[in-house]
Amino acid sequence: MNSFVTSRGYRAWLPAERWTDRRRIEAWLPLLSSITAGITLHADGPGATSLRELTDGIAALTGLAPSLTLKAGAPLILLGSAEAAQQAEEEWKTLSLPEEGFLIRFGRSEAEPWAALKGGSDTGLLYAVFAFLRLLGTTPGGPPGDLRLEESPRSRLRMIDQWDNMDGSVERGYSGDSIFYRDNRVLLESPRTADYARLLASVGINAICINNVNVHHEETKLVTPALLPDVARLAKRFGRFGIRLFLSVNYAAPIELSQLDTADPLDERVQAWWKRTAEDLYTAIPDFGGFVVKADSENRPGPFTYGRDHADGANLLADALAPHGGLVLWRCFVYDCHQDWRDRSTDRARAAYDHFRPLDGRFRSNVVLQIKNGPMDFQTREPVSPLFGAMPLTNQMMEFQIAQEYTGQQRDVCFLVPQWKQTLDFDTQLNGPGSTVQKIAAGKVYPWAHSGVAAVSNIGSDGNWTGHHLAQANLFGFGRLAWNPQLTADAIAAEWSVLTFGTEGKAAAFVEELLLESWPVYESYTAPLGVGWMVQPHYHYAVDVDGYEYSKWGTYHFADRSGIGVDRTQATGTGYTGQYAPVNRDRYESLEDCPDELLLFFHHVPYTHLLKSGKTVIQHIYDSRFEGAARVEDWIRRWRELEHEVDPERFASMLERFEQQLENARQWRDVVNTYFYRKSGIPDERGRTVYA
Ligand code: GCV
Repeated sequence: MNSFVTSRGYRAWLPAERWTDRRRIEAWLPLLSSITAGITLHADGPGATSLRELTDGIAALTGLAPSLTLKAGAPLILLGSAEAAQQAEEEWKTLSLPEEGFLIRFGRSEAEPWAALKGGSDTGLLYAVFAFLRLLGTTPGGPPGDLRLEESPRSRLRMIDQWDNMDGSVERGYSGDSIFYRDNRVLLESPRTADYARLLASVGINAICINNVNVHHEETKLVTPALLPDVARLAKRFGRFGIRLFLSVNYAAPIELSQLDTADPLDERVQAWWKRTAEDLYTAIPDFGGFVVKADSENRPGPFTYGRDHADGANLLADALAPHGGLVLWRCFVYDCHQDWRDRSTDRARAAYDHFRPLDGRFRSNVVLQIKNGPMDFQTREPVSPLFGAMPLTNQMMEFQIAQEYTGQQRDVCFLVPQWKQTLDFDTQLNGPGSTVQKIAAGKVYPWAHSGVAAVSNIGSDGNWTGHHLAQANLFGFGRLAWNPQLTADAIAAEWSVLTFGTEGKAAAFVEELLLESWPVYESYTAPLGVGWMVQPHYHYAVDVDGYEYSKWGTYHFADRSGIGVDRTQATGTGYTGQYAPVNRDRYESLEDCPDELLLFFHHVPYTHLLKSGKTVIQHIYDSRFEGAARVEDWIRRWRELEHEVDPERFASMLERFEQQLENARQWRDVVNTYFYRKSGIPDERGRTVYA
């Protein structure tokens, strides 16, 4: 057996270990000893997967092997007392559920428990099974007496983007190598892609793009007949779990892969090339999802070379995919990455809006603009991108990053669900009050044909998938939020902690608490008050306050001896605030109303500026850096107390990561504090050690 399969954490939040409490197993026994299933028994379909996942999950937790009866009929699974469950089936004959939706009912008939699971489709049934297993894992006693759980996903597209390269590396990967590729080959023999598909489906993900948006030479060939059979096998593996496969494509592919000397979107030969490519793709993979495209961004090729714009570029690909039902997910991460730091008139934060907003109405109906959650680049704290919701006539989806590129790189704990929640709950006001990001992403604010959320994955070949065991919570949390953005961060943290660390013992409660405070703690020892960056260039983990200050990347904090921050106001700055709807624009424009946590993103202020907390900016910098590092010290002390509550492997691995985090936090604390003391000459009013 491969060593990763036995490593702690490989099953992540899925049923892994037998319950030690016999009474708990006995309480579930009457329900779990017999299953009647109505599914499409197509070996490659999610129906067969549902049944297998259910029986495997039950076996893992309880050791029971239920008797199985198969019957014709709707996607349905009945457990326990047969007659009672059949009654539910009878009641449900006329019930119609959304395709990916499900209904679960628990009941009792003369003290005999029963449960019935119905899906809007086989995929819906698969989601019901995973919801059932979550319930099993989080309920300490026996089956609930009476429960009705009806769910369907809010967003149509719930997607994961792999930044994997065919040489086996992962761009911004912090947990080993790629599980998809090695030595420029697709890894077909490894079980990991199927196990990954299971993890993703268990939280409702229904789409995956399997290669990096930076498409290099080898990956450009993924769309060619030579590699399509391999891609098709992966597509089948994911298809069993209801997940559609996408590829990132190279905009210059017609030049790199054929005799053409142009990739001009208006050139008929280029159009014919993409049409043929799409035909080949759909012959190999009939349910292929479509293309993800990074064009004219960070030196990638795109339509600008030919004097065309992003709508011309995206429509070229959209027209090729349209006859097959494919989508183009066109990224809006477009900005000048060769900026002169001396130039104060260009503001990177403005770029996506300035490029794309004027193109509203020009994109085909199968193009979806994929927009990063903030205007810069996955920083610890950013305002919501003003482009999201600002193009009523153009499909959009939001892009998050689960990989912790700027948020601790899976060495430091940073549970990002609270950050994503803030973004999803943000009221853009763009179509009147209540135009929240989550409603826009769910397609409820504009009548878009397609919308949703995507996120950059954080997994790799490490035995526990994510390097830090606690980084799994981000993958889990993204899926749960994509499914239902109304879930609270607390509920998600609690659910993941119990599923992963069990209902018995004290570990789950501690982990839940730690997760929930980890983003504020990470923020408190790194770049202050929304200013961002201050990381080592390219690498993006450790502190380097001026690392990006005199660079070409458009990422400046403008600290001088009297103050810090970027003036993005309309009155005196770059005018970025004007990209928001009036209510938000006015809040960010005003020094009094701008929230403290984003102050330096929007304003340049003196170190003596008084925050709403009553502290000066400089004192806030000192206090929060000391507090952040002290919190991490405290986590270590508390984790040590739990040594006998968790298995030795996870205990030691997490302790090691916490210790690295402490070292990192201390370094950030001392460098940032020293830097600002030297700039401002203002001492810490509490007289703590700052290195003059
Ligand atoms: C895949 C940031 C990252 C890059 C990434 C890029 C993107 O700049 O540092 O590694 O490239 O975002 O999202 O395209």
